[in-house]
Amino acid sequence: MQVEAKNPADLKKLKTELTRFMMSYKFGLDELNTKINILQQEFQYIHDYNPIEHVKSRIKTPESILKKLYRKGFELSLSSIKENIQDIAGIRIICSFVSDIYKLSEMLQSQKDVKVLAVKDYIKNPKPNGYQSLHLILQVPVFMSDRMEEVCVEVQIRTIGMDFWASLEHKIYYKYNKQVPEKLLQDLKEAAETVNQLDHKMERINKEITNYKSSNISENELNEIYINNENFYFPDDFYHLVMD
Ligand code: 0O2
Repeated sequence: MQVEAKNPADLKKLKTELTRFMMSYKFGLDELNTKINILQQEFQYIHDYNPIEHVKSRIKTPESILKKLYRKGFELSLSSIKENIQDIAGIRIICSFVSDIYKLSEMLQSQKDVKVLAVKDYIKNPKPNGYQSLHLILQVPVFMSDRMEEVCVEVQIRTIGMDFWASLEHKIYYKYNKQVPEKLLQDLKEAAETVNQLDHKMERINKEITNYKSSNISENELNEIYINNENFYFPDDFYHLVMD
């Protein structure tokens, strides 16, 4: 192996370079996770509900990065990886309702320091196998000690149902070594349609509950705001300040 021929100082330099390379993706993830967290908390306080069920993030393993590079026939270099592999940093956001997916996506896309490189809407246009999800390829600036780097992050946003479907499909795909029997493929497609119908039904029910809640707000609720684990009481005069 070529690496074995290098002297310790060169090896150390190589390791530092690889560490910096992978760290930049970790920082990209951190930055987007902070943005998502702020949106989630703001949503909770302002609209009194949480649109996000949970968030998962991961960094692609070097082995998987290489496999993708070979599979797609890209040049084998760090700059080629940076340019061509856009899902080294990945975040999956699981939302309660389809409308939340689009709200969240818009809020992320409209942030000034976020550059949108691609949007793939597999909800409006599901994949032929039934896969549904909204994919965004976003680029965020990461400021380090001696430089700034633009880092790509793939954000997948979907409902609980879509996520349930995708993880089962993924398992089946690998269980059958990518040769899934036709009957199972058909069943999966029907299951995707069922997920779609359920998502729409849950959305309708949720709208009714929201309408009911907003027409039944009490005065007590108006005077109190709960932030950072503390209850803030607002005297009437404070309300006048805002209204005047
Ligand atoms: P992993 O291990 O999840 O990261 P790309 O190959 O990314 O350059 P592509 O395939 O057009 O180009 O990207 P796309 O369609 O946005 O898909 C990227 C990711 O979406 C995949 O990552 C999967 O995570 C997910 N995905 C896409 N299609 C399907 C599907 O049919 N079923 C399931 N379960 N997941 C899907 P990777 O790189 O394949 O793997």
